[in-house]
Amino acid sequence: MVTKPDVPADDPVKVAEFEARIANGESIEPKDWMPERYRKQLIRMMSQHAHSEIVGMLPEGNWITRAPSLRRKLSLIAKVQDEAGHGLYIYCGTETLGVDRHELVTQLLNGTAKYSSIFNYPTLSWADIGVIGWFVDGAAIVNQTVLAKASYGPYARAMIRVCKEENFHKRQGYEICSVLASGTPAQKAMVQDAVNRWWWPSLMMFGPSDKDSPNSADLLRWKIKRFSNDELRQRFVNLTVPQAMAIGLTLPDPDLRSDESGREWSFGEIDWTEFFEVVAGNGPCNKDRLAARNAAQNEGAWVRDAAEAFAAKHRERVAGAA
Ligand code: FAQ
Repeated sequence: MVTKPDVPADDPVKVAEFEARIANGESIEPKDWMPERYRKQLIRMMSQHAHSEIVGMLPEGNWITRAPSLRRKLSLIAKVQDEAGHGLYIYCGTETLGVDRHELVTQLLNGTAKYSSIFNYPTLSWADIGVIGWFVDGAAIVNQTVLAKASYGPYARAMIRVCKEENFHKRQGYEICSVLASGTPAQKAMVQDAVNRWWWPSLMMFGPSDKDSPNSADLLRWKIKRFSNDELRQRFVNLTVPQAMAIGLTLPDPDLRSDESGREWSFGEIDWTEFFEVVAGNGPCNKDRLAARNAAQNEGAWVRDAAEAFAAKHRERVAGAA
């Protein structure tokens, strides 16, 4: 793994004490001393995570008006609302590191912040909503269950609640897929097509392979991450292949093979050129996603203005009464 030495060195004695706490399994809390690089890595990772939850509402939100029944509509609305809550919750967690949420949101809106590559793909059919729940929330659970043991307390605690909700989302998505997979030939074809389109981008969610992951060395040393990108990707593949088989769907990889135990699946080469293109802003929907977030920001200006005017009046009243 390569590292990025772009933050000034901290007092070595304090660093040694800090690392002893980490080695001891202690939780680091907002007011505790921490190396500047630890703080910066957390702000980077947590803000990207929060942005992902917020942008992640868009592909699914696109299907709320077209969900095929009232039951499906209600559960999709609830899911999208949950993702908004996760985003706000993680922005709060990031603020405990001394950064202003407005600064982070501005970076998202002006295109200088990253968010998960997966949300730059289009949702073409109802089956995509099932597959997002199954694959995307499924991948998020594999990643975030481990983050629930991260060394930074506010992030770890946020992940406990987030994972509980993601579990509902995954079950809901898998149920949509299983119903379609046992439906008419057209429904089965629709869900198979969605699986074919989302499989590889879902594997990319776990980030670049370990040898190309510049942040992993820091994150693993400080127990923010507990497993590498490739280890978690493998875990996701091992969990998901049997789930696909159970509902009669195939995964679009001719190189998928299990070992003798039947539990460990090797898989084909990921198209890393596609991944890096999407991360660089050139995926199928990057421009649409940023345009949608900017439109929401602009359309909400009157609400912020009204809240600000109300707060100013309240301050005046309080000052007048004093
Ligand atoms: N997309 O050195 P690494 C969800 C960037 S939430 C875009 O390996 P790291 C819920 C990375 O930032 C999904 N960029 O980085 C939901 C870095 O760039 P930088 C989000 C990516 O941090 C479900 C560079 O590449 N989950 O799905 C991606 O060690 C349904 C080098 O990478 C989280 O954020 C990517 N896929 O590992 C919502 C979980 N991968 O900053 C709605 C927390 C890497 O140096 C609907 N985050 N990059 O310029 C993590 O676990 C880690 O940050 C990783 C990346 C694993 C994502």
